[in-house]
Amino acid sequence: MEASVTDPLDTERIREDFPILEREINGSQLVYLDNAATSQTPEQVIDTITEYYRTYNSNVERGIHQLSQEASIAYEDAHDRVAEFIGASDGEEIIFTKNTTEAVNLVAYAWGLAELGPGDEIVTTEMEHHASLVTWQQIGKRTGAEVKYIRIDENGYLDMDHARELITDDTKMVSAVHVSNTLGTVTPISELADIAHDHGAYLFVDGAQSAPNRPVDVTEIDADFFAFSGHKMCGPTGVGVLYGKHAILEEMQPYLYGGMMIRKVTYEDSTWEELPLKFEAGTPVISQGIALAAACDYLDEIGMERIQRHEEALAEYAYEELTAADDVTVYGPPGADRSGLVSFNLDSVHAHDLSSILNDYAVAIRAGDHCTQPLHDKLGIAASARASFYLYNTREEIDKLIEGVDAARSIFS
Ligand code: C6P
Repeated sequence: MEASVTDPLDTERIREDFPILEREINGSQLVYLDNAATSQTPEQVIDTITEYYRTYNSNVERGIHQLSQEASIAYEDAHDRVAEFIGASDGEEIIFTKNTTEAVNLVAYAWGLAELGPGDEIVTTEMEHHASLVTWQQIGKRTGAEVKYIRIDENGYLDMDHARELITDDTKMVSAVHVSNTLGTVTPISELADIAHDHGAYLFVDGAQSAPNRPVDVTEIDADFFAFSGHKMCGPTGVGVLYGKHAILEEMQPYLYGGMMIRKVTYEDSTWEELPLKFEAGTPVISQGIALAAACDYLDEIGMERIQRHEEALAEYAYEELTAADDVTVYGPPGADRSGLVSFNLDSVHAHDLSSILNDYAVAIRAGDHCTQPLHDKLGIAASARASFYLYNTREEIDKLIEGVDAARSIFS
């Protein structure tokens, strides 16, 4: 019988799919709470990669032989599968990149350099990851377009009144993170799409922290571009996705040249292949793309709504447990209204020391600025500790995190 969206996840069963979770670190079983950086990979995805290399490894779209044909079909199908996963029309709207970072750079270089100039504005938010913040900042410097930042309020929410103030007819691009990798804030993305479109601007959504853990429908959101990474959603490293609306991608010129993106070349000029090949220069990410499709199958089989509920419940529990102590500061919205991660500081202990002590307890978290330095500056801190959860994590693992935090407190007091 198929599980309903309200059925809790059977984490015990799910954990059997992830061999790495059996590992011991310093004599204790690994507690992996660094999923916002990179998630772990289930057997089903590992098997897909192994099968590719064992049975049909070949270059794509350029061989007549059997292996190349098999690889080409699997690679094309992978685009269609990813399109289905995020509600795109078809595989032509799905460009495989190396990661989210490359996806935003693709839009910034291919669209931004051609379309932006002095007097134009790019509106983004104060909680962007460097991948988009720095990219738009640099494109702004090169084109003369001004970059403006929508404020985050004291509770970690995007100030939508400020968004309405900043987005004007001069705005050509609104670029927003869907889920903040530092605050866990969920951006009201459809509202932002409406505001952007009312002023004739495009909306670029950084979905690196949303595609892995909640149902995403780019058509319903009405995003013009949407980017995410395979390695944060049970897929392999080395593959990311840029979704773009068909008509916009058609208009854009390529950003990298060579390989199967080319249709005809003379010494004088060249023409380009159809989408998505036009933006996938050189030998593409073949095994990774195929494995990403397997990750989509894996996640959909469990159910994205169930994964979202599971993660949010864990984040709420972690928030409550951490804030029960007076010397812990948690950043971002309340526990009941955030995605599955918690960034925090313990008064007496630097985040790096905390992470190091937690490692002694086999608890893996991230410490640092999480590639959001301006946001950390705004919060008045240099670094924070971050625990981030996924479908295989349990409340017991959060209890181990809290035990480690308690141990760090006593060591440093
Ligand atoms: N954040 C984290 O630990 P790449 O590295 O290209 O796959 O993803 C970049 C990226 C873009 N946007 C957001 C919101 C992200 O969280 C990330 C990656 C990791 O938070 C590594 S810094």
